[in-house]
Amino acid sequence: MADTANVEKDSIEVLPKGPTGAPRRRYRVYFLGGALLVVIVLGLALGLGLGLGLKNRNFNSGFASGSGNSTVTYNVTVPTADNFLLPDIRNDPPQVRYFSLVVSESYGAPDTFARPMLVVNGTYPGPTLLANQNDRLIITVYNQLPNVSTAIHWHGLYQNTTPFYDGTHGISQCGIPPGQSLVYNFTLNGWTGTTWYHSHYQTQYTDGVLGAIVINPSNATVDADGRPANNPPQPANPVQWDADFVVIIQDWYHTPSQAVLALYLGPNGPDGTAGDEPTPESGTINGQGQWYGGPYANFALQAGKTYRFRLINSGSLANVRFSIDDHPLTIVSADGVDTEPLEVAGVQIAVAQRYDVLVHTNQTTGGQWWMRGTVLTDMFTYSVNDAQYDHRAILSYPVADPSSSPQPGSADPGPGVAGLQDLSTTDWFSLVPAVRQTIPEPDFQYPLEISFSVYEDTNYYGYMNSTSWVPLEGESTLTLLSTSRFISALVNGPSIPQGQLIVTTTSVQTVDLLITNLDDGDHPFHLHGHRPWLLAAGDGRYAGQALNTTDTVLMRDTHVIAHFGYAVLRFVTDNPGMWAFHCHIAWHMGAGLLMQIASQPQVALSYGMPQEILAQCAG
Ligand SMILES: [Cu+2]
Repeated sequence: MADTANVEKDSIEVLPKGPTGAPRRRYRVYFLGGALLVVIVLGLALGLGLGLGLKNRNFNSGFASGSGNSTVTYNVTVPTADNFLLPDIRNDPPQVRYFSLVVSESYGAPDTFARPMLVVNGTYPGPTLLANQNDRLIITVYNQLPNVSTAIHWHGLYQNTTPFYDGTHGISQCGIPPGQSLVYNFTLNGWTGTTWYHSHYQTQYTDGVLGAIVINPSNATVDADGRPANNPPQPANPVQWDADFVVIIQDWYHTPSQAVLALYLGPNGPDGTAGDEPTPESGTINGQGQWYGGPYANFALQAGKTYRFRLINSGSLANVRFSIDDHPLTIVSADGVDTEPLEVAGVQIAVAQRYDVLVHTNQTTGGQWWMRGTVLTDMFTYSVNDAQYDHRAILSYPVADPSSSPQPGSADPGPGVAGLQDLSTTDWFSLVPAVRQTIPEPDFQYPLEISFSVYEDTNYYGYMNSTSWVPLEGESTLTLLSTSRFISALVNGPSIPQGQLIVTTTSVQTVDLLITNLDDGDHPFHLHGHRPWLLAAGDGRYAGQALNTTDTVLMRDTHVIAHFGYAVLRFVTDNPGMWAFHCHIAWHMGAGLLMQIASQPQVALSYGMPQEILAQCAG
């Protein structure tokens, strides 16, 4: 979005040098490749739509199956039911759980529109990773993409003592090259709840590289390694439920993401106006949408039960709204943090946020109800033709597989309970944590401004205090800790070694980020490795407005910073590592809206670095 009033274009001097010492022209290269790609992809989509089949089509612009001689087929499937209706493993003993995730290109039509996709294990969404608090996760990620690296991030997980397994390209690793694999091996460190994994390499997750993660609390006294268990405090009156569902809701684009990003960064934007975010065409619920007809996912329930729906917005721009006709929702968790129950009509979820809601199957008439996953248009700056944002699934009881369905197009009757409202994405103080904590006083405060502007290369970038992030290639900030020149630059406070804006604390400190958003769009900001509190938010610049430091303030890993507004985030740097702090809108991160927190870099260095990650940095 085009707000340039407060940005000095000349102050941008931080683009890192490429291998030859010349300034990178990464985005310009993307744009040219992307324009070519748009043409190819449109051709492909048309070909599929007309049922022509395409042979011998060779792509070479990043997204491509170069295999030739293959007839295009629809390969992407919806994962099996137990990826959404979770088996109850809560009483399993602590154990090592092994997962295998294969990232590959495929073709799919999740909302009925056929397009090339990037997927995990051939399904969209990818498989759900289900574990208990004291388990160890050993996850082998295979990169079967033909000519681009990948990296998988476990959103929100702390990675305490294993920051090198955070899965963030350019920060915790260099990326898994094509044809190679990486074993991510970590414990949960007291993190429980609902989250997700996704590619943190370029914009790959927008094309489908994502899936759910659910971590149950545990009563075990030892962990999978035989060490004393690390069980976070649980609510005094824990909520009860009968079964768990994962519900992944997101916006969906009909063009591969690198082409979309190139249009966004280009001088004319996707619609003729620089800085207008790309408007998605569609959406999905658990991998299925109804852009042009199409089937509905069916949630077969039993009457008289309480279900826990674990809602994840895995999208790239849009807020989404979840509701169920004639059924109120009771929110019990936000980003994995237990909350005091809050009954709502619907819940509006920003990109990367999660909510767990309880639903009681207490209706006695009907038999089928719409579950609605609506892509909200409030973030869009222009409209696109043939868009469809009304996506649904069916919730049925007491008959699991009813012969009739609720009528398509029927108006939303609401939750069936008078007076209930939605939780919006900027209702910052409506949810109260179920386990109260005293919030510590800050050790230091760092003012931060978010803005966007056109750079001298005519492209459009996002800035955090006048730096626009470009990921390192062939190295990462975590691997650079072993070089004295880099780590010696990481003194307490901000620094910009090798073009990377980093705020450092060399000991455990409490940090306030005093954030002013000069842009006309909202930004869901995510801090890796930590769960910040949001102590204040409102209109205009931050200029010393009062902070709410009572124990009713919720900590969560993704907070919305409102347009032309301010927010104060507080966190404790008790997790050594290099951690991204970035807007989770895929286009904004692609435009450079990312900085890093160095928590105790000397301690992070002492953890060492897996040899295979170093080898992958070397190429
Ligand atoms: Cu943003």
